[in-house]
Amino acid sequence: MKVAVVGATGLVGSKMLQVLAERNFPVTELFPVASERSIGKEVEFKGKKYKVISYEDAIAAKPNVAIFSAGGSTSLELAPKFAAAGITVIDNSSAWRMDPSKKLVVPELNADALTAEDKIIANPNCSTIQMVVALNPLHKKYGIKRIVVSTYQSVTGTGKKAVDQLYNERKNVADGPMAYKYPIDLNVIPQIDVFLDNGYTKEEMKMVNETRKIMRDDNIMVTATTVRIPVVGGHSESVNVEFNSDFDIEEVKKILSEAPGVVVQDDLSAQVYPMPLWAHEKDEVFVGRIRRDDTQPNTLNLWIVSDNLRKGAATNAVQIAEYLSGKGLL
Ligand code: A2P
Ligand code: 11C
Repeated sequence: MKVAVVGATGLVGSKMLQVLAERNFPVTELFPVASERSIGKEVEFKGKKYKVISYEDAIAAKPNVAIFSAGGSTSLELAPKFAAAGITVIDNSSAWRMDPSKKLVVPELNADALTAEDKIIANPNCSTIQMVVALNPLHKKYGIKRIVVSTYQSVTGTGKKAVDQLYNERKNVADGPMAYKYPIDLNVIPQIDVFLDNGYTKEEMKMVNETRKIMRDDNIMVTATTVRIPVVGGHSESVNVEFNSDFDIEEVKKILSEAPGVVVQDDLSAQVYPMPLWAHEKDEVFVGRIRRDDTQPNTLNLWIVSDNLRKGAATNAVQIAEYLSGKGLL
């Protein structure tokens, strides 16, 4: 497979290179692309250095697949150019996710809908991916009526500048560049992305709309509060979910433990539960604190953690590429 990675110098782009190498995706040629200012810079893949090239040169090289993580506006501009040249684009930005003509894919749930005609495929938002990977097997069994989710999101979701802000604050570096309006170390910021007219943030509405699209059910009610915390290893989520039918808690644990991509970490006697410290650099979604909400019928509480740069971004995108390649769709 000839593979282009657009945004190869970024936090997610470099994780994509790492995940492609780790999972031994059959890369025969690699074309790293970034903005004009990075052309000629080098990135590493499987111990070899590759020069960053322009998107024009990448299109001319006719890769089978281009995995994008270069921001929404770059994707809006460049993805159609790759697609027009017959190159399948897997895009990690929010640009195409809610476009009805584009598929929003989490392989464990809905890769089977992909065909060779899908030339731009959207990768969901990180906080949505980890939630639906854990909830979909339960949805199939009990039917989800309503989800109340609060997130505790890693600074890596914002990008390198935010990781630098956190460490600069920790090291007492004065006047370091700020990714957030406020300090993030020793703080919690109840705002991720911009506010919309309804008083929710864009991140919160992504969780509402993307969940419905991926689970193919517009009746699922979702309400979200998304929060940035001074952590780097992954996003955590407190999820309260009401089902249409009642469940047995042991059966819930069994379904989760058998669900693809899910690892149950739930041993109260040993104080074992998911944490970003353990999820960091792992590809799975970790679920724990599984317990009934006794205040209303058919309702469950869960704690869900995953590395947002991996399953929330790079790993999910590479899994889509693996699916397409395995089915001969590239
Ligand atoms: P560059 O390093 O040249 O700015 P992050 O999300 O970590 O900020 O990374 C964004 C990625 O998208 C970087 O690799 C960045 O390249 C790349 N990028 C930004 N604008 C463009 C563009 N117009 N064309 C191609 N890549 C872009
Ligand atoms: C965050 N979820 O943690 C965001 C980052 O739509 O892909 C990813 C934004 C997106 O800040």
